[in-house]
Amino acid sequence: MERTLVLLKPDSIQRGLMGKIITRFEARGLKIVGMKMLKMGKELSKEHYSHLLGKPFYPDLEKFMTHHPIVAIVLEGKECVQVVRDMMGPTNSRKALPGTIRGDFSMSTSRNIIHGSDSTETAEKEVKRFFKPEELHEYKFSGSDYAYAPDEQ
Ligand code: IDP
Ligand code: MG
Repeated sequence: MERTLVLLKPDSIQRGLMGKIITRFEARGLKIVGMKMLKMGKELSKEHYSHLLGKPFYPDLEKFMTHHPIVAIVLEGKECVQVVRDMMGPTNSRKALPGTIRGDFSMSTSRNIIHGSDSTETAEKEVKRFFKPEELHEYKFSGSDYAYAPDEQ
């Protein structure tokens, strides 16, 4: 089953939105297979945001992401990488539709509440970047029995 990495960024924690966001994933029928609070180091930030290292906003992004705790979550479900991206909305929260996480909780491009892997290849790398194998849990989740038909592809 497909997995994706979500990070609840410092603004979601500081603004008391963690529970509201996690509730959305649970309500959608996604299975949480890993979850922890951590502080991102500068090296981890540089690796995670390597595609943005040369951008003028990178120093602010690194400072923001490394000065406060974040919550890392691994979600599992059919096509969950795209499902979660759709639930998040686009990077610029002001362009995000109501009903999306960014569209409901943010007005910003940089303080945009949440990270989600952008492809299945990225997701595999990002899950490994943030979680050791023993921090990911295989367990029977009865929600999955009702989220999909037994033979659903
Ligand atoms: P994504 O989070 O929607 O996948 P990315 O392009 O991967 O967007 O950028 C990662 C993060 O870098 C964004 O979520 C945001 O916090 C920050 N960021 C991206 N573009 C900008 C920008 O133009 N100005 C300020 N911050 C930005
Ligand atoms: Mg991204």
